[in-house]
This record gives sequence, C-alpha cells and structure tokens, in this order.
Amino acid sequence: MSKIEAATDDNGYEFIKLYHPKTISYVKVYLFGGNVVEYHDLNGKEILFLSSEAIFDGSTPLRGGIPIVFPQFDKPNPSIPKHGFARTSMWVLDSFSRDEGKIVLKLEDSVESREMWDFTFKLLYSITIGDNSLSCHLALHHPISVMCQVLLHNYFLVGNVEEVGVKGLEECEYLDKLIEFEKFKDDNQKIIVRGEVDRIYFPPLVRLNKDNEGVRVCLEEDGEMVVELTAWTNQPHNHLNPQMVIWNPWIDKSRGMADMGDEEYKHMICMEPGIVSEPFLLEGVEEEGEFVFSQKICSFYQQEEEKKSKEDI
Ligand code: TA6
Repeated sequence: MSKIEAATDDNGYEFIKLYHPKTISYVKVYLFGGNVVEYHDLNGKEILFLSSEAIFDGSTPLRGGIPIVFPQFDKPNPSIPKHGFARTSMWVLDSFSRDEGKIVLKLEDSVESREMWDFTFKLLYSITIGDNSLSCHLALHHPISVMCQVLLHNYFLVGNVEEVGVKGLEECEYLDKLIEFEKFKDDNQKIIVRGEVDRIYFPPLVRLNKDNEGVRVCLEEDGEMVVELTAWTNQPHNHLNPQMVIWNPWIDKSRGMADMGDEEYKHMICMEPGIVSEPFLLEGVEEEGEFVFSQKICSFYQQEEEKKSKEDI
C-alpha cells in the first residue's frame, strides 16, 4: 500500500510526498502550482531538475519539476499571465487512493481567475506513482465551451546536456520560437543541444497500448535510453494530439534569469507535451464536458551495480 506525508517546508510551502508501496521511489508535489518538484525512481535516482535558485515567494512559478501550463501557453491573451495562472495558483488535495498509489489535486475557478479568464472550470490533476513510472492526468471539467492551451512543462535532470539526445522527433515538423514561430522540418536522427533550443514539435501518433494512441519521445544519455515520455488525450477524434516542446535556455538566457544558476542549463532539458501551437476549442455540453491530458514518465536509469555487471558480461 502506498502512503502519503503532508508537511510545510522552510519557505512556508505546503507539500505532499507520495511513496511507492514497495520501493524507495517517491514523488513530491507542492500545492503551490500543483507543481511536482521531485520524482525519485525505484533506485532513488532523481529524474526531475529543480533550480537551486528557484524562487519560493508565492509570486513566481517554480523553476523546475513539472509546472502546469494552463489556460494559455506563452501570452496570446495579455490579460492572463505568461503560461497561464495554474502554475502560480494554490491547489488543494482532493483525494488519495492508497491502493492505486494516487493523489488528486484540484483547482477551481475563483474571482481572480474569472477576472483573467471568464470561465467556470474545475481541474483535477492526478499523480500516480507506478513501479518505475510517474503518471500525470490533467482533467478539465467545463460546463460551457472554452478556448485554451495546456502543457506539462517537464524539467528533466541530466548529467551533461551536451551528452543527451531526444529521439522520437525524427522527420517531424516544428515551429521555432526563436525565429518567430517559423516552421521547419527536423532531418536529424535525434535532437541534440548545442545552443539555445525552443521548439514546438509535431510528433507522429503511435499506439501506446490497447486503449491509447499518443506520442512518445525518449531521452538518451551517453547513448543509452534513460527516460521514456508518452502523452495522449482522451479526444484523439477531435484531432487534439499532443505536441512536444523541447527547451534549453543555454548560456545567455540562463544568465538573464533570476531563478536559474548561470551554469544550470548544462543539467536540464525540458521535454514538454502539450497542445499549444494555437488555442483549441472544447465544445460545451449539457453534462459537464471532460478533457483529459495525460503523460507517463518511465525511468530506465540503471543502478551503478547493474551497469557494472552488464559491462562485466
Ligand atoms: O516551454 C518553453 C518556454 O515557453 C520557453 O520559451 C521559455 O521561455 C520557457 O518556456 C520558460 O518560461 P518561463 O515563463 O517559465 O520563464
């Protein structure tokens, strides 16, 4: 049976830790932003990057983990903050399922949210700790039609960003945010980072399992696959298929960021599934509509002993 622990850190931020029933794996999430900040796999390896300079003053999103970008990406609507208000809102714990190893956080519309985005809504964000995986499902309940964008801004921790590659985006078209969203096609066998990267990729749909089609990318470090990230929605029939943002700020941008160490860009890469190339419409229905955006992060990091025994063979 899984267990949870709720506490407040030195900055006054409330957090919940959800523990895997049988291993040392756990996930830590702040109620501020519903922001997952740590995910330790079954070997205890931290999978997510959190900047040592992240600001904990309640005004600014956390630089790391998994900020939730909603209801907009970037700033198409100037009345809403960049990347939306979900990542700086206070969420509440809605439920905990010991058997499923799952917690659900909730965010509902408020006077403040309606001033920025005049819709009634309920977001339920479920976080499940699996045997060597972390699953996140963001369910939007909306009684009337809404236009929005959504993205899970995963920051992955890496040893050296110049030794990593992202696979699964070969031959894909992308919009380059650094060149005014101009469209290009990637002819490389994998994405490597040798400078600032900020792109919205359109990956192909693949069958993930018998129930879902979605997108899949893999992070390689030193030529070995270390993380698999899959993402899907409950509405492929509406052509609401996930895109994948790849971001690394590199040297100059990092230096200009108050909440990121000058050298930290070397140890992170963002792989962010979302529907962000433009705002999309979710039709209102008589009964509450539900749009679900999901991702699963699987760790393939091996323990040092496992690596050694492989080399010895
Ligand atoms: O998702 C990539 C991106 O939109 C980049 O353009 C970069 O600005 C990044 O997010 C971080 O944005 P933030 O508002 O958190 O500084």
